[in-house]
Amino acid sequence: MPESFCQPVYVTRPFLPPLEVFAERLKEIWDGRWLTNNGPVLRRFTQRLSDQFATENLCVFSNGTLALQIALQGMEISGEVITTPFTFVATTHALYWNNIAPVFVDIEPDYYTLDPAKVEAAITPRTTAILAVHVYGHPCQLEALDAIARRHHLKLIYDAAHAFGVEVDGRSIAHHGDLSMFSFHATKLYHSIEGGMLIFRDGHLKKTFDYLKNFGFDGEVKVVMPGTNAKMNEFQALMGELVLDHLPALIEARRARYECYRERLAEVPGLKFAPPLPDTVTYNYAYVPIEVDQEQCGVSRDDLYEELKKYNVFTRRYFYPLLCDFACYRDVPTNDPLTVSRAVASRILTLPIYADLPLDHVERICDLLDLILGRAVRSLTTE
Ligand code: T4K
Repeated sequence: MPESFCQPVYVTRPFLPPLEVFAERLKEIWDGRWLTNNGPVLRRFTQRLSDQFATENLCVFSNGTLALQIALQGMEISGEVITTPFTFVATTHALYWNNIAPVFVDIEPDYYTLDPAKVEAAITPRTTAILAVHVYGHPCQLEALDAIARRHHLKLIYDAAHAFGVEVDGRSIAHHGDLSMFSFHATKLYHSIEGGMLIFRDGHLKKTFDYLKNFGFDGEVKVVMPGTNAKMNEFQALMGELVLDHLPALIEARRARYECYRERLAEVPGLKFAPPLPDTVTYNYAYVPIEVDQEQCGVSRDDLYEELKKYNVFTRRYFYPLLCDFACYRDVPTNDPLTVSRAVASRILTLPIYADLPLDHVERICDLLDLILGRAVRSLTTE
């Protein structure tokens, strides 16, 4: 009989570098007494990211939400933007904070990213951009969205909060569209405690983004635009540098856990994984989303979520409710019935995954799923 975990197993846990290493490197910050405002550690960290992504068109921010808000502001996006309701609420909040009207359209059922046909159908004379999300690190339909954006002269912006480390055809996914935003939040596979990054095609935007994240200051006494404060501090930058050293190992460890879930749960009726990604994609194993079909499982997604808690397993229902069902966005008009989004949001459950989650914990979580879904009982009675 599977037992309850003694300690809570959360959907994720941040990776931390060895404490001695962090403490040793803190000396540099102590000695310099430079804590924030484009300090030396941030400058070095930014250069390292620029080298890694092979671009100077890159800016680092205090978090991903402000990075996205600044992106929309700096690109002067206005009117209507077509986006997905199946994402973290920050995606649409960034539009709201820029006085932009979100237009929600449906996702496709395999990888849960924007359905290009639905995007095209929602374009109006007020549409200025598409804000698509590589949800769970699954790449959007890049070519189809690119073709639509070109055909209709729209900006194509990617919320790539989940997609650090994802590559397509051997190149970072950051190089698609006009701009991509990455989140370095503690819950992400790669993090700097809190943090965010923009990578963009038009190099002229860099200066604007740098102004916007620092109150609009150009020097000491000149303010060139009404900016905000979205600066990354030195402690965040140091964490970012140290975690970057471990990135390949972190992704590899996640791969093993992800595949263990897939192998163990592949044959469970009523549990559905996304189809394997195309060979052209190098995935980052950011999340383990499964869909729970109540009819086949005999247990609803919500009951499964609650039952697992009793065994100290804290899964999450990312992304439920849909954004269009939150009070602040309920009145946003939409012509799209959002059929797929609604179905997926009612069935989705994200299972625990992080690099140092013991593999036997993954096995035990699968045992618990068997137990709750009645499979353990059934296999005992058939023996
Ligand atoms: N766009 C998308 C598509 C996003 O997913 C996000 C953020 C953004 C934009 C905005 O980027 P940021 O501004 O955040 O950079 C979490 C994260 O706070 C959020 O960053 C993330 N998406 C979202 C999907 O998940 P919560 O409210 O679910 O996190 P929380 O605090 O419940 O943490 C989840 C679990 O992680 C906890 O149960 C335990 C564990 N945990 C968490 C923290 C913070 C730890 O073990 N240690 C920790 O320090 O939003």
